[in-house]
Amino acid sequence: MKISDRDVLLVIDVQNDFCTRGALAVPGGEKVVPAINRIAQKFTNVVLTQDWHPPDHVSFAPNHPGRQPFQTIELDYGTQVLWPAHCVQGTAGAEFHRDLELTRASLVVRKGFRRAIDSYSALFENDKSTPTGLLGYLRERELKNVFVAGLALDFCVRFSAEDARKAGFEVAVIEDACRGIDLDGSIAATHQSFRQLGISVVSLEAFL
Ligand code: VGL
Ligand code: ZN
Repeated sequence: MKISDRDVLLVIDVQNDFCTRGALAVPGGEKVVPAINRIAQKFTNVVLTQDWHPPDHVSFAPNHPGRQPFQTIELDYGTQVLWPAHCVQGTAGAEFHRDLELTRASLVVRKGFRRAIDSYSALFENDKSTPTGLLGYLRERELKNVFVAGLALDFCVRFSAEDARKAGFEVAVIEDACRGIDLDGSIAATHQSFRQLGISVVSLEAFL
């Protein structure tokens, strides 16, 4: 695959808390790091996202007495999974994995910083309407094709890919540069949604 100046690599949430021994560890999360470093070299445009929550964030189970992680609650904007506290602003868990090559990134988008709204997607928060600003960036930079990698496949990668596709971009998810959580069949649901929306799933090999 030949990469053009209209292509952007969107690297989702490759942070310590999503890696082994992290607060919300995604199985094999750190395995995406060498894969992402290899493909990032091929892109002229790289954008990173960083999950970035205040300690009193609504998505944290410990902030809801009597609730356990991975249960769901109903909020104004719909169903919200309760997570272990993770990616708290300014903590080591919120930092990017130390081996992630950051030098090529032209933008870091922080998301989930509002106490009362979670944000899986890099484009819109979970209310589906509050923008992160990334959509404006992609449009102003005249980027057309969004390649997505990172963590977690079935949450932040999924919602980012879906929102980019719905906004009119060509979207490809680089499957072996992602790892998933798999909560109640969420990985299967992710693949089904990608097929329905016309989001391609590609492998690392296609870039090397
Ligand atoms: C994520 C759950 C909560 C993710 C972030 O990066 O996929 N998942 N916060
Ligand atoms: Zn989060």
